[in-house]
Amino acid sequence: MIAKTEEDYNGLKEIGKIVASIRDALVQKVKPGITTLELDELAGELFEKAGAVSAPKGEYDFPGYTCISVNEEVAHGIPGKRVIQEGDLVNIDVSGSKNGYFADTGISVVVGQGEAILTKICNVAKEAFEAGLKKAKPGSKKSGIGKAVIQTARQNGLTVIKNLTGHGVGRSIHEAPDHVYNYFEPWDDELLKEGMVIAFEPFISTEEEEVFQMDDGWTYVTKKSFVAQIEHTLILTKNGPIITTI
Ligand code: M3C
Ligand code: CO
Ligand code: CO
Repeated sequence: MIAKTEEDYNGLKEIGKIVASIRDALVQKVKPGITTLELDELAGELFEKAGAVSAPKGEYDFPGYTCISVNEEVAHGIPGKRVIQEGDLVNIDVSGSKNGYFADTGISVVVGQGEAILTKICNVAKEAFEAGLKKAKPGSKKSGIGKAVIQTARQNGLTVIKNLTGHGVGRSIHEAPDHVYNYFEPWDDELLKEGMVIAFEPFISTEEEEVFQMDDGWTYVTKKSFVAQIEHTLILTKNGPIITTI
């Protein structure tokens, strides 16, 4: 969407704060021994308390309030019996709506002491996010964001997942612009606009550049790589992006 009115800005900020607080509550609870279902149940209670609705459930009938992806799972992981272990790489992606406004956020974390490469991809995802954020200006080409993401990944000896992208958000969970690429896409000549609302989500990978969908019809996995994501919802303005999900 293009945010125009004060009502738009307030509605986007309200749901942004809600999904951010649910994300942070789940990150606090990610400890060895807890199941991904237990984490998701907490998210369900927090959505209810906030008078908000989970986007995966409400929009896509996803079997969970949040997407929780562990190790080889990259995104759209279904909460269930899986028990979190020390050293796991866990991605928590929380998206939802309230009063017709949507927000989307996610983060990858390492549980306790993990392998150094896992911490590295989480940090590079943050660095790539910061680099892309600087290019998220009305009037600039959308492709500048992806260019900054892949440059950051390559400088660190890493790459990106090319078939998962950011997207427009605001009045629904996935809307125009359909793709905010995480690599330089020269055919993408779309310009960013004042008030444009996007979910920017770099996926930084150790090796592979593609994810595959599992037979459950949801979970995206890699064969042999680890992937870290960070995602925030942004409103683009001439004075710089407003991150609604901080
Ligand atoms: N929030 C998710 C979508 C959840 S709906 C099942 C997203 O938009 O960030 C991703 N899209 C693709 C991978 S993660
Ligand atoms: Co998301
Ligand atoms: Co998203």
